[in-house]
Amino acid sequence: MQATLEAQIRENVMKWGADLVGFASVDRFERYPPENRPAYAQSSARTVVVLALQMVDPLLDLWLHVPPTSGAGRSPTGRAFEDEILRAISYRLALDMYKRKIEAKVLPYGPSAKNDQKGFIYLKEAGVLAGLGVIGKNNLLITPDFGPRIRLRAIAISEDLPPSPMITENPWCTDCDQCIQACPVNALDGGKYDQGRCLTSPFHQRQLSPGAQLWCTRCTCVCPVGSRVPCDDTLKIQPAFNE
Ligand code: B12
Ligand code: SF4
Ligand code: SF4
Repeated sequence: MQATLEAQIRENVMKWGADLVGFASVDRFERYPPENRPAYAQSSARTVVVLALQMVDPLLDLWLHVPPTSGAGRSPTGRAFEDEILRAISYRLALDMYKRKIEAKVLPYGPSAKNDQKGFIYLKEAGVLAGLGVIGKNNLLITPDFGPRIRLRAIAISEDLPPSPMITENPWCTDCDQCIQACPVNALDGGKYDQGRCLTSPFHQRQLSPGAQLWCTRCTCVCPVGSRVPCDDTLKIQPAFNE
C-alpha cells in the first residue's frame, strides 16, 4: 500500500535532516492579518508544513552576514547557519512537491526592509498551530523533544493534509522560572516579553569574525524541557573582531 502524502513528507524531511515536522491547515492562520497568512505568499496554499531543526551547538546559531544575504528565501539582513540548513531542506521539499504537481512555496523568513511586515508568517506560532509545541515563559516555542532549542521554517503546499493535533497543555512552565532568571536584561520579567529590553542584551551580536555574529541564547539554553546537549553559549574563546 502506498504511504499517504503526509507520511511521505514526514519521512523525506526527516531523512534530509529535519528533527521535527508538523502540519497546519491554512484556516488555523485566520487569526493573523491577511499579510501574515500563508495565502499572502501563495494563494493556492492549503497546508503549512512546519520544520524544526534542533540546535545541537550554540555555534550553529551563528548569524552570517557575508554576501549573498538575500534572494531565494534568505533574509536580507543575514541568516543563521541553522536557517541555511532548514532552507536547503525546505527547497528540497518544494522541488519534491513540484514533481508531484503540487504547488509549494517556501514561506519568507521574516520582515524585510523592502516588504516591511508583509508576506512572512510568525514561525513560533506556526509551530504551535502545527502541533510542535507551546509558547513558554521564554516567549519561544518549546517542544517536548528539544525544548526551545530549535529553529523553524515553513512551506505552504496546495494540498489538504490532516492537520497535526495541537498541544494545549503546558505542564513545564508552571513551577519553573529558569529562563526569567537567566535573562541578563530582565526581558522576561512579569510574564511578558519585552523586545526593547531583549535587544539591549550584551550577548546579542557578539562578533566572532567579520561575517559572523552570535546572538543571545540564554533563555533557550537554560530551559530544562527536552533532550539536552551541552548548551553553554558563553564561548570561552576571545572574540577577535570586537572594536
Ligand atoms: C523579529 C524576530 C526577533 C527580534 C524581535 C523578537 C520579538 N519577539 O519581537 C529579536 C531580534 C529581538 C529576536 C530575538 C530572538 N529570537 Co527571533 N525572530 C524574529 C522573527 C524574524 C519574527 C518574530 C515576530 O515578530 N513575532 C511576532 C511577535 C508578535 O511575537 P512575540 O511578541 O514574540 O510573541 C507572541 C506570540 O508568542 C503570541 N502567543 C503566545 N502564546 C500563543 C499561543 C498561540 C496558540 C498563538 C497562536 C500565539 C501565542 O503572543 C506573544 C505576544 O504577542 C522570527 C522568525 C519568524 N518569521 O517568525 C524569529 C524567531 C522567533 N526568533 C528565534 C530565536 C531563536 C530568537 C532568539 C533566541 C535569538 C537567537 N539566538 O536567534 C531571541 C529570543 C527572544 C525571545 N525570548 O523571544 C526563533 C524562535 C525559535 C523558538 N524556539 O521559538 C525564530 C522563530 C526564528 C527561527 N528561524 O526559528 N527575534
Ligand atoms: S525555562 Fe522553565 S519557565 Fe522557561 S520556558 Fe523553559 S520550562 Fe518554561
Ligand atoms: S534572547 Fe537573551 S536577552 Fe532576549 S529574552 Fe532571551 S535571554 Fe533575555
